[in-house]
Amino acid sequence: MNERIACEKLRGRIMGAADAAALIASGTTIGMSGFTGSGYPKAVPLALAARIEAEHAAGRPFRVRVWTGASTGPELDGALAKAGGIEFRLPYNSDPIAREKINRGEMDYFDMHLSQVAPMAWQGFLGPLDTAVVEVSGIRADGSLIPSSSVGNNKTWLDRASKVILEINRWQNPALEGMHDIYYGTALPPHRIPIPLVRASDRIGEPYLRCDPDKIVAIVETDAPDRNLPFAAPDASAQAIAGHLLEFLRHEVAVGRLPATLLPIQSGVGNIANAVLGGLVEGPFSGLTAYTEVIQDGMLDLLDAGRLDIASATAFSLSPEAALRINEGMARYRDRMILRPQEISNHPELIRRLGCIAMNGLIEADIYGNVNSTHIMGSRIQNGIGGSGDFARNAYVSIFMTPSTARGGAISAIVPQASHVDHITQDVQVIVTEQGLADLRGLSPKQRARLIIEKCAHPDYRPALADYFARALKGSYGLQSPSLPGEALSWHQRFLETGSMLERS
Ligand code: 0RQ
Repeated sequence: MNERIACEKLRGRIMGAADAAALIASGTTIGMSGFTGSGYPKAVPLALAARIEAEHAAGRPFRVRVWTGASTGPELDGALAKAGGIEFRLPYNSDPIAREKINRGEMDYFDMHLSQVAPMAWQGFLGPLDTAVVEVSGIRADGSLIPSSSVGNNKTWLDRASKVILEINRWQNPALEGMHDIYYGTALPPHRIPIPLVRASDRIGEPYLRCDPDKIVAIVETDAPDRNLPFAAPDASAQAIAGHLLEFLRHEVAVGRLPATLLPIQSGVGNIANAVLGGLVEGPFSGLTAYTEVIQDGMLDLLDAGRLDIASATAFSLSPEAALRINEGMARYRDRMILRPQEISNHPELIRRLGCIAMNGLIEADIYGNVNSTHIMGSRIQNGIGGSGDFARNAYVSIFMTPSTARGGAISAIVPQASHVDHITQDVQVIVTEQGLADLRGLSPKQRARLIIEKCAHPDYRPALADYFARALKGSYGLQSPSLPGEALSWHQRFLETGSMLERS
């Protein structure tokens, strides 16, 4: 393992995970590495969870505040949440145990735009950062760090934290070295300057993370895989959505609104996003680029098929099989992938300049195209807004996709009024379901409503939506965005009372 720690003077700080976890005090804030199941620390959080359980068993309260890049793995969020050890969490979570704690009111959660985490940490009002716990794949002789399979907010955590604990994970392929591009040119106003990135393939920083060696209090050696869930094989619904989307992209190229190589693709998380990437493998496009947040299985397929020239992101989000595939062929992929800090991968200035094609999932959309990405029935958090807002507002074209129903048809994804809004109508230009695609660009609210009901709603719900809209046109206080406030959320209420949004006859 020592070959992974080329800096002689740091070798003396190697210790076990329990000893490292003992350096973390209750009530403090920890900045952890990790982004969608990649590059998160795997030993220290587990040891910390064991320590918290022991403290609780002895009747002593022990909780910490946890900041990360985005979601992590069960050894981090799952273990710490299970131990009842997280008091506050930001900026994104998809762990089921942590989700349950948040929804039971036992954990505070600040759900934020991923591009804003680092600038907000620098602005200072998130409070001080006591400890950074960061997985890396090696330490160079000069003390600089070779990043791991995600970059996330690591640069900021290493800069801001008073002390640093590193995990050196031997599982990570040494050929990762050179893939990263860490940009150190960001600053707070009034000192901000333009970020010099004009193509997805541009490298504007350095391949290594800087870290003051005097802040490093512990180095823990690990040999553990990143953990992500496997993707489901695309079902008929996902394939239909991918089909509508490819047809739309073909049409945009044909009418000259997109170049034949498209514009840089951003693809959200989940099975549908992955199915769309699978569709692009078959489709007519090549010379593609991706400027996105995560590199998922479908991106590897596009690279292997010679369709995609470059994928720029902040992390891998791969199924276990694809993680093995990339780990084995890392040297082959390295020149066509760039991992950057998330404040750069998700930067509004860059997304707007590059003209990204944003494709994200949703929980529900209303007939005017307001999108709820986060809260089931308006109050129960699913994951968080993640990077979807960074991309949706600034994209060249902002696309949202979903099956038209959820829970076996008991819920319509198209509703009279969204029970919570993450993306306002101005940030939602295209909605796609397996039923069809609604191109909402340039349309007024009433035109949008007619199109969404006709193209996107499931036939079981279409008549009731059309009926609501017709009555709203007669009974609404104003006719710009007709609504019947007393009735608008009755579908959600019906679901909560009967378990289905379908009207019983
Ligand atoms: O619940 O698991 O309890 O059955 O919501 O739904 O169908 O698995 O959806 O994986 O495509 O995710 C919006 C959550 C969609 C995702 C969301 C229930 C459904 C299920 C999940 P169960 P599916 P997907 C950049 C982009 C925000 C972050 C983002 C997301 C669960 O896309 O988190 O975009 N987006 N990041 O049953 C009630 C409805 C429902 C519903 C689904 N209408 N009403 N429940 N569900 N629709 C990447 C990053 O930021 C990292």
